[in-house]
Parts: sequence; structure tokens; C-alpha cells
Amino acid sequence: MEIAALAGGVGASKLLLGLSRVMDPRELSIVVNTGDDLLLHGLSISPDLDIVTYTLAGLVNPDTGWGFREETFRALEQLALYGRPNWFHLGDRDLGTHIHRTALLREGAFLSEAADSIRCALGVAAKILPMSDQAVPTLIETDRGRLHFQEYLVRERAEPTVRKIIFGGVEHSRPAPGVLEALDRAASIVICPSNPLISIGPILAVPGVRDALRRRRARVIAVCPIVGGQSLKGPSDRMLAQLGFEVSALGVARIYRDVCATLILDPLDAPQAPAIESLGMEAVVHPTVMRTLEDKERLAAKILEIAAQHNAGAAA
Ligand code: FO1
Repeated sequence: MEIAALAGGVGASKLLLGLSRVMDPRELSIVVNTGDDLLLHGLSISPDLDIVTYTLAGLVNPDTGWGFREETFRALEQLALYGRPNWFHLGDRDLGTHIHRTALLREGAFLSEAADSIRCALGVAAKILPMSDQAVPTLIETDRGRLHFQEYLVRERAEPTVRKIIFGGVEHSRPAPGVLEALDRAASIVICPSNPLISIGPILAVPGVRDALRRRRARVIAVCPIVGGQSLKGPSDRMLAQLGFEVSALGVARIYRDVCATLILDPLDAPQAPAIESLGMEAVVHPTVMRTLEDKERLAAKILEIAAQHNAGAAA
């Protein structure tokens, strides 16, 4: 049973690790947000692609959820000595990835080919696809001016008030090779528990992707990233509120209702299930907070159970 997933970074990777352990990972295709990508020190950096790849390779730093475990930062110290910005913490080993990706792109490769090269070298069996081979930077219009997403999140610590989110040049982008095929072929499509606006939003904005999900809406399962009115990771809750969205499972359901038929929400939010169902979605109550490997595998197994039901329903 093939599964496709739409993913941001840290939150998504927890679920993807669970999925890759309870199914044949070769049947898992992951479409990753690249709106967070940035150019720094002349290097092409793709944080979400790397977070997903390092996590599935068992190499991610467990404390941060990004970067390599047991990383050192000697090169960054040296860059700072030369007066270069050091607010984005690039580790020594991580820099190897960025140098390799940048070299491949300079040699004429596409981002999807670079992502595949890194995935294969790190021994990851699941397919990892960037949402697009074209650059679609996520820009945040704030009370302190327009910022690149990483400047907003990391340099400014998500402190500025968000007024608008812009997916730069998205109208000229195309889904990367394999993305639409994976979405069309999958028994189920999983929207990982990532920020709906700045992690999943950019993927859905690539021309053709939202329509692909709408066509397969009955097979789309989203895991709610908001639990008890708070985001599981990062500034999603603040950002949703600043842009006028309700910070709740119901608020997330409203954002996804056109592309998704099933929303998995935490038992803490069970009282919202009837309101979610009145939007024409199925609300499945299941623990979504993933602290341990067992939590990740349990949620992944629940998703496979729903996917199998979808499959059986379609066959009947
Ligand atoms: N997040 C931080 O909060 N601070 C950092 O210095 C930082 C560096 C970094 C380097 C490589 C990488 O792949 C990810 C990194 N992240 C860092 C995470 C990243 O900014 C975000 O978590 C994602 O872009 C959002 O999914």
C-alpha cells in the first residue's frame, strides 16, 4: 500500500519516522516544503529536506530535531571571525551536505536530484521529493518589514507580528518530478502535523498540487498540529492568531476542509469533533503528541489502519 505525505520539518519528521518503521519505507513518498530554503555563505540550504532525511537516517540531533547529532560548529566560529552572520547554526557535518548540494546545483543538477543523492548516500529508503525544483521562498510581511522565513523564525525568534505570508514566485513553479505521480498513485495522502500556513501552505500553493489533493480528498488524512489551542512545535499558534485564524483543531479543519476528508485530533480536543464533522470531515480522536518512538509508531499505525479502511471501502 503506497502512502504519500506532505511534510514540513521537525513535527512532520516524527510522524514520518513512525511511518517508515510500521510500513515498507520504499512505499512511502514524502513531498517536502522548500519555502524555508535559503542561500547563506554562498550555499544552498534546504532545512526541511535535510531534517526529514537526517531523521529517517537516524542521524538527527534529538535535542533540536534539526542538524546532525553530536555536531560541532568550528567552521561557523571561523565564519563569524570573518564577520559573516552566524545566527543560522550550521554545523560542520551539516555544511558538508550544503556544499554537496550547492556543487550539484552549480553543475546543473535539479534540487530533486540533489535531494535524492543525499537521501541515497545516507541510506534512506523512503522517497524524499522537494515540492518543486524552482525556488519559492516564503517571505513574511511583518511589523518590522519583509523578512525571509528563516530571518523571521531564527534571527528574529518569531517575535515580529505577522501581517501576510508570500510564496515568492510560486505561480511560475512546477511540482518536482514524481510529486503529482506520488499523489495520484497513493492509497492515502497524509498531511503531517506541520504548520498549515508556512509548511503545508507552500506545498499546496505549487500549481497543480492543491487540485491533485482535491481530486483525492476522500483519501487525504491530516494530523492536527494544534493540541489544546497550542502548537506542538514552533510559532504556529501565534502566527495563526495574528493572521485571524482560530487556533484550534476546528481552525485547522477549516483550513484543510477542501483538500482533506479525515482529521486526526488529540483526545484533549475531542469536544471539537462534532463541529469538525459538521464541516463534512471525519474526526478521528487519537493521541497526536509524539514524545517516544512508541508514540510515533502508534500514530503511524493508526494512519495505516485508516488508509486500509479507505482502500477496502474503495474496493467494495
Ligand atoms: N532552527 C533554529 O531555530 N536555529 C538555527 O540556528 C537553525 C539552524 C538550522 C540549520 C540547518 C537546518 O537544516 C535547520 C536549522 N534550523 C534551525 C531549523 C529550521 O530553521 C526550521 O526548523 C525549519 O526550517 C522549519 O521547519
